[in-house]
Amino acid sequence: MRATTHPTRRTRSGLVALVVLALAVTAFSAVTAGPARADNPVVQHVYTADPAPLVHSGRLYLYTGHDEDGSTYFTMKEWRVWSTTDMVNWTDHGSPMNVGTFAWASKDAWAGQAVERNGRFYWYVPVVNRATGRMAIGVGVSDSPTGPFRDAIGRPLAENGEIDPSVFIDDDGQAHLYWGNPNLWHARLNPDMVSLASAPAQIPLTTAGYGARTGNAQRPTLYEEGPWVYKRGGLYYNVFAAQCCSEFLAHSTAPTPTGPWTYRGVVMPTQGSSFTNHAGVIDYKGGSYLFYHNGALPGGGGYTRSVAVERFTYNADGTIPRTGMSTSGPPPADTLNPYARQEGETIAWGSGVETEVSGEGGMNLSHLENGDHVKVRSLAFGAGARTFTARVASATSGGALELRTDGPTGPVAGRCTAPGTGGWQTWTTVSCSVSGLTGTRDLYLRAAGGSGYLFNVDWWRFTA
Ligand code: FUB
Repeated sequence: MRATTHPTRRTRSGLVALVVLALAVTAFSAVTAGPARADNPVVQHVYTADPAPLVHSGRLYLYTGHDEDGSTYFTMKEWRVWSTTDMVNWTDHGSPMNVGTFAWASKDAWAGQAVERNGRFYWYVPVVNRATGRMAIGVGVSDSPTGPFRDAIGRPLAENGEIDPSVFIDDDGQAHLYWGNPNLWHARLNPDMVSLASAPAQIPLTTAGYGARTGNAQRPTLYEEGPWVYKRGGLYYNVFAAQCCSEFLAHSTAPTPTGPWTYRGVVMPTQGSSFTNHAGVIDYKGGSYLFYHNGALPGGGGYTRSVAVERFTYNADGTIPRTGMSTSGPPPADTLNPYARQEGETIAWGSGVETEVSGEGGMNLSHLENGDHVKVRSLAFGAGARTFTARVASATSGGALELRTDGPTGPVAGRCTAPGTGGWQTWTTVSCSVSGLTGTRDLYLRAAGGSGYLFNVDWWRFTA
C-alpha cells in the first residue's frame, strides 16, 4: 500500500516531463514524420545502472543496479529486474534482491550478473563485507529469473576488495568467474555455482591484451572495471569499462577463457554525462545488443545513471564495431500481443508514471495523474480489436483510462471508466469498446480526470 503522498513523485513527474521535452528537442527535431520516438534509456521512472542481460525461455531479462534519486555517490541499496520480448517494451519486475539479502553485507549494491544453471538463477554481486569493510562477491539464488533471491551460501563467495563479477558457462560446462578493479581476476566455479573450483588468479594486464593507457603509471593498460565475459563463435570476449575517468567501453578477445587476450578496440566511446560506463552484451531474436549506462534522464549524471541499449552487427572478423549512444534505441525485435494479458508496468516510454508492488502479484502502474501516460510499442492488432479490459484500482474517485494512437494526445480509440474502488490495491475489472485499432501500431494508455492521483493499472488486454 502506498502513502497518500509519494516521496519522489514531484521529482519524478518533473523529471519525466523534462526528459520528454529535452529529448524532443535534441533527438526528434530531425524526425519529419510520425510520432516522437524515444526508447532510450530503457527505464524512465527510476535511475538504473550496470546492466546485465540474460536470455531465458525466449525472454530477455535485464538485471540492473538502482541509483537513488539525488544521489551524490554510488549510493545503491538494491538491484532491479526488467524483461522484454521485443527490446522496446520493458516489464518492471521490481527489486527481488537488495543489500539486506546478504546478512553479512553493509552497503553498495553494485554491478553484478545473473546466470542460469539447471533451472536455478545465480546472481553474482559485489557488496561491502561489514566484518572487513572490503568489497566482496556475494551470490544470490532463485528458482525464478525474477526472484525473490536469497543468499546462496550465507557468506562471500570470494573477497579481495575488488568488484564487478561476471560469470559465464563454457560449452564444456565449466563456469568461469571474472571480476576486478584495479586488477582482473579469474576463478573457475564448481558445478554447484556457489563455490570456487580454483584459487582466484590474476589475468595478466598487458598492453597487448588490454590496450595502453597514458598518464597513469599505476595502471598502464586501459582495463578499469566492469568485465563482461562471454563466448561467441569459438572466441572469448571481454567487454570492459576502459580508462578513468570518464570511462569508455572497449573489448579484448582470446582463444581460451583465460587468454592470451588481444586488445580489439573501442566498443562505445566516452559519451553521455556519466563518468562510468558498464557493458552487457547479448544476442536475442537475431540481433546483437550492447547495453550500457549514461546520465540521460533529467537529474542524471555520474551517480544518477540510466541503462540504455543499442543494436549492432559484429564485424566479419568477429570484433565489435564502435557504437554511439542514441535516444531512439533499437527497432522492435518482435510485436506485442494485445490479445494476451499485458502488465500495466510493461512500458516502452512512461511519462509521469511510477510502479509499485501489486497486492495481486508482480507490480502495478501507479501514481497516475491527469495526462500521465505510457507508450506501448508494436501491438499486433491484426484485423482489429473490439473491446479493451483493464484491472484498475483507486482510493479516490478514479478517472478515465484513455487509449490513444499517434501520440499521448492523439486520436482516442477507446475510453474506459476507472472508478473509485476504495483503495489503491482494491482491484476491479473494467471494459470498454474500442475502434480503429488494426494492424501493428503503438498505443498510448493515458490517465484523464481531475487533480491528484486517479487510479492504478495492474494489467490490460484487448479482445478481437
Ligand atoms: O555502480 C557502481 C559501480 O560503478 C560499478 O560497480 C562499476 O562498474 C561502475 O559502474
